[in-house]
Amino acid sequence: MGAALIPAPAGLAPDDELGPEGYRLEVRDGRARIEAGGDAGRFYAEQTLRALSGAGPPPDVSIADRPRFAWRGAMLDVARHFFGVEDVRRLIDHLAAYKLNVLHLHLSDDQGWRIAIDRWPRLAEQGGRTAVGGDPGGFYTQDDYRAIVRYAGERFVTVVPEIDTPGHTHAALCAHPELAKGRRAEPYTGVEVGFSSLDAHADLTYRFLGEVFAEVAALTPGPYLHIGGDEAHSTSAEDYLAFMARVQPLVAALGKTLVGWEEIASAPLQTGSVVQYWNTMNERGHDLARAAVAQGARLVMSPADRVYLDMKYDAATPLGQEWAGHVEVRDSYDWDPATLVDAVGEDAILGVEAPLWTETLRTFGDVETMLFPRLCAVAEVAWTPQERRDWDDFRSRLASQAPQWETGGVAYTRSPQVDWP
Ligand code: TNX
Repeated sequence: MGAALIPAPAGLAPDDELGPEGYRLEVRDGRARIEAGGDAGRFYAEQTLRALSGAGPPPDVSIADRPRFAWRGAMLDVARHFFGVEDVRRLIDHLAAYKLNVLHLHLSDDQGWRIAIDRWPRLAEQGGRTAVGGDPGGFYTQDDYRAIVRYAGERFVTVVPEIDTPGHTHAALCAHPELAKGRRAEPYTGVEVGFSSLDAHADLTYRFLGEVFAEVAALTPGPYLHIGGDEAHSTSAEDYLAFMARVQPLVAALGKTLVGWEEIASAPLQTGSVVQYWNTMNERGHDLARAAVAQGARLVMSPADRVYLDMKYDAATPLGQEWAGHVEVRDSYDWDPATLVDAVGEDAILGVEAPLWTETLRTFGDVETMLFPRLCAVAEVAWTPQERRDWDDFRSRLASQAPQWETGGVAYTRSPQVDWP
């Protein structure tokens, strides 16, 4: 079992199950033979072969590989700054190259609404105009979003759409003041969080969300719908519970599995929900992760001090934030999802995801400097069994990625932790 980077160490015994994403790859004298448990496994074998080949013919190898976790993701915040279809395609290419299989799109926030909703057209028309710092906004038409989903699907990447609720909703409240009891507000282009809330007691809130979710769900072939739920500092604890009780059936009625940030675990959850752990600043995150597991939810691990790729690498990193500390390559690599939170073991963990918030990131080049090389570390955390992971081995394989980034025009950060060629 595996590695997302080359050369993938052979780990599976000959009679181990490959599973739907596993593969065997034999190369002898430049000729490759692939055996796979399914189409995804075949695709991953091809990615490994491509990585092995580099400029010349592939070396002789014998690889048996299978991912540790089912959810191996990255999130792009297209709300604080907007990134168009071409950028998202390029991101999907990066995910596929490192055998990641989830693209979480943070489609709405206080600063912008990024997907056209036919029944609520002002969301995108007005709410799509703004971005942090007065930068240009934008939004995906439904055809754009379909194109993203299709491109992702061809690369075995599941798109997880997030409509953040009940907080992080200023752009929606501005575009449709009826959601805010008629109160009109100015668009927001700052970077504060926690000041907006949907009305947890208004029937209109749930008609709105039911209709928005229905359109998003219909456009999304994957099983998940992410409702956010984070940092609802302007929603009282009581209102938050009322909101969660009414919003969950809307998602269930669409046949989707609900995903939310860890805060949703403060409410009773429908079984089978997915909870995304993130807060490493205090014990609250751990408590919420345990509360999620106690309710039978599965966890996606996104510890901010490990995999928040909007954090600066070190004090010299020109972009990014620092509230969770600096996140160097080794921080992203050297941790075990299954021992991070007491009483939250391997069985409770669906996978790992690296969020990329974009308050400070304006271009796709900016995005890439934060992704690379840390995304590769995240890919190995998600793919490779703990006992086969080794920082020294990883950092030398990581160095060998640089030439292909240079050739492909991929921006990356030359972390001093790696001996770059
Ligand atoms: C926290 S962590 C947020 C986002 C910000 C991010 C900036 C979480 C679920 N929410 O709203 O963009 O910090 O690092």
